[in-house]
Amino acid sequence: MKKPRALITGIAGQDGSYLAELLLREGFEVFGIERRATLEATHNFWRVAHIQSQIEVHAGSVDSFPSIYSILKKVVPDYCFHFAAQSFVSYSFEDEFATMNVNVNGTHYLLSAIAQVCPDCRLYFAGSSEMFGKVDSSPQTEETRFRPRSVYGISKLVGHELVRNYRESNKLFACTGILYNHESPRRGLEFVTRKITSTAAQIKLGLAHELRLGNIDAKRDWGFAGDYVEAIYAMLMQPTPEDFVIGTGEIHSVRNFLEIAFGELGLNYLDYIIIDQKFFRPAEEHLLIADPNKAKSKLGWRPKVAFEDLVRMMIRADYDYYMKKR
Ligand code: G4F
Repeated sequence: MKKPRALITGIAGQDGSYLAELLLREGFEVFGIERRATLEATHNFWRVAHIQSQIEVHAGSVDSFPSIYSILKKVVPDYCFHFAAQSFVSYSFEDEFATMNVNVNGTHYLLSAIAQVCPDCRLYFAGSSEMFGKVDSSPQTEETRFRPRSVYGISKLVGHELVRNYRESNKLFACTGILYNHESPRRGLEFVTRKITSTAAQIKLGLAHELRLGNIDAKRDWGFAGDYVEAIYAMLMQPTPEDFVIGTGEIHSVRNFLEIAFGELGLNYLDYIIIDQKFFRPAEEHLLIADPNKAKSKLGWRPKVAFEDLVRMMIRADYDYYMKKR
């Protein structure tokens, strides 16, 4: 029997790599799109190096319609998971236009190309809790009003509206996962959780001496990325396309994260932390916390890894990594 084909944009990223593993376990043929620059430097491929022989990665860019169109023509996927984006919120304050360009056009090009080339292909779009922005109620559900407070949030909201429009007007099976922060040892070093665990591990090993952060009283709903790709997969296996909020429903501060991460190594974060105005963001007073009840009841999804275990998993992985590298 022919295996189902899945195409993942941003396959070498955190979510792309966990999802690729899951799809291989489920018997899919897995294809990816990555920018040529990513493919050229082998270190960019570390998250999928262990499954590289089982996946087929095409060089391409989601901000080029011809590039997406020709890859879709070659692969003709049954499922497409769209993760490729400018996903660092801080950067969206520095370069609003690049963020809008890749996040909005990339999604639009993909939707349009799927509608033309393979209209039966099911599409997942990586939305974000940042779409909610300045919320007037917490926790947030699929019905909560969107009031994004960053260009990143706006770009994701436009993508979400494009997905809804193609679902309703073009009858595509397309849905948005409104995901809250999800972390893992594969998280990029620029995000606060991995910045903390990688620096704490280096401090413990004498490779670093301080950690510079912005607002450590900021709170987030943090879960494990490996759990979240299970929800993403389940969304596309539903009989009808629907959007889902995915998060734990619990919030913790950056300070909580620091305490556990440094504590795990027998250190006190207060001895190393330097608060640096450079890492503060404008407009961050809102409380983003998920109400994942729809995902629980319709997808049967629940986060499995608790917050403390996630922090420990990340700090252990970074400690082992820098220990070997030393
Ligand atoms: O780790 P962060 O950069 O993640 P953020 O901005 O919440 O965005 C992540 O989650 C979103 C929701 O899923 C995604 F849409 C998005 O693509 C990305 O994956 O920052 C987390 C918190 C913020 O409140 C920030 O102000 O940590 C605070 N923070 C304090 N000091 C810092 C720092 N964040 C970073 N990156 N670096 C700091 O030095």
